[in-house]
Amino acid sequence: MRYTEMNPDFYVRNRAKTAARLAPGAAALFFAHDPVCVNGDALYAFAQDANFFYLTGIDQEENVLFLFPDAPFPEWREVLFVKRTSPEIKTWVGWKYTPDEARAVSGVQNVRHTDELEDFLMTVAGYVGPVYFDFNENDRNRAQDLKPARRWMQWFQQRFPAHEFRRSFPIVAELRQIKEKEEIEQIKQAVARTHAAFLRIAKFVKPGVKEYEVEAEIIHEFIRTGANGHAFNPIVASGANACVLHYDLNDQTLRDGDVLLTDFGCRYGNYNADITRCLPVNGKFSERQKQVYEAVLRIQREAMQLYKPGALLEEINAEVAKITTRELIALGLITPEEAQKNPKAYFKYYPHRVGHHLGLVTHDDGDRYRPLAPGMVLTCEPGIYIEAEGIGVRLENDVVITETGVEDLMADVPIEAADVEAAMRP
Ligand SMILES: [Mn+2]
Repeated sequence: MRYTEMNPDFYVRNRAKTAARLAPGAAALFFAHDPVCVNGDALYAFAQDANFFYLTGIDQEENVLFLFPDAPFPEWREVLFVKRTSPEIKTWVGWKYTPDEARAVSGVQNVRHTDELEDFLMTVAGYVGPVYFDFNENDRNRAQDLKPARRWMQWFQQRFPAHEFRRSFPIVAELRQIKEKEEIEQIKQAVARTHAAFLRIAKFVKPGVKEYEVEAEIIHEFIRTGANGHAFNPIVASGANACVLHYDLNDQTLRDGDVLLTDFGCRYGNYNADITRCLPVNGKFSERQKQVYEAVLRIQREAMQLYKPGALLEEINAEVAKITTRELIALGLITPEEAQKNPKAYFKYYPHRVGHHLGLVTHDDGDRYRPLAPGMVLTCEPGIYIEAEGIGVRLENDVVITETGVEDLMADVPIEAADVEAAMRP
């Protein structure tokens, strides 16, 4: 692997926590992602299933984890099935985990091959109570779910139609919301590379440069430091493009006098960082740009104070909407009367929420209505978008919830307008 792997002890603990939450006598199946075809025989770059990775540390396709904590035979309690390699795979693709390597990474003692899974399930099914299957239940996902779980659940139901099925996604997603020390270390690795990429683009941005050239600088920094790559399609949005929240065409030219909004993040060891910074294309914010920028910075600082154990994201969002309304009035964008009449008047200039959980997924899985608790990692990203003036400003830092408030993982990345300008000077 390009990245430093975590200790197998982490995955042993995650499986124990998951096993403890299964119904008595139950078994659970977790699947690595399948390869996904682009066209012909070309594949999308592989990215592991988050729950499977969280439970095994195995970063390859077509592997399966079987958990059966109350199994009558100890060797059935945890079984990892890895894809059997072949001389052909060795010639064309190269390395795949051997059972010994998979054992060392995951801490699962009983490692077999996926071509034995059907036979194994037929052997154990008669002793198993409910069977848990894992589907993507992220409430923002609208794309098709290609998980092998669907195929295997159908197979299982065909063969053993009287078994009861249950959902494991909420169990693992809840565990994943509270990050362990090791996970925060990986996120810090992603943050460090994201910081370095910001400093790199700060020196690179100037009038005449294409948005995609900035994108190329970012990926250069990530790949050369052993990261997976981008956490998500990076947003490199100059001028009014910044008012399109998930703009990622990145095909325009940076113009003198515009502000450039960059929202990107590094993915390291499958953990993500997510930053937004705004830069004046010519190296110096205009008076108006600075007014808007400093308004957003004040909102971020006040919003971060609201992140603490017990707080609800919905309450934080309601409070940030009020703070943003105050700043929009000060900027002359809405009047106090308008704000009085319509408490959602801010929405025209700030049409999103202030943050999301962050981890193995950028918009991380789990219950967004759960009170904040120590170990959760979230973004804090207020913004103001004024399409009529061609300015969009968002400022985003990643924070860990502590016993008393937050640790700002991006406290060292320039954010004051003057510090951003200083970072741009050759
Ligand atoms: Mn974000």
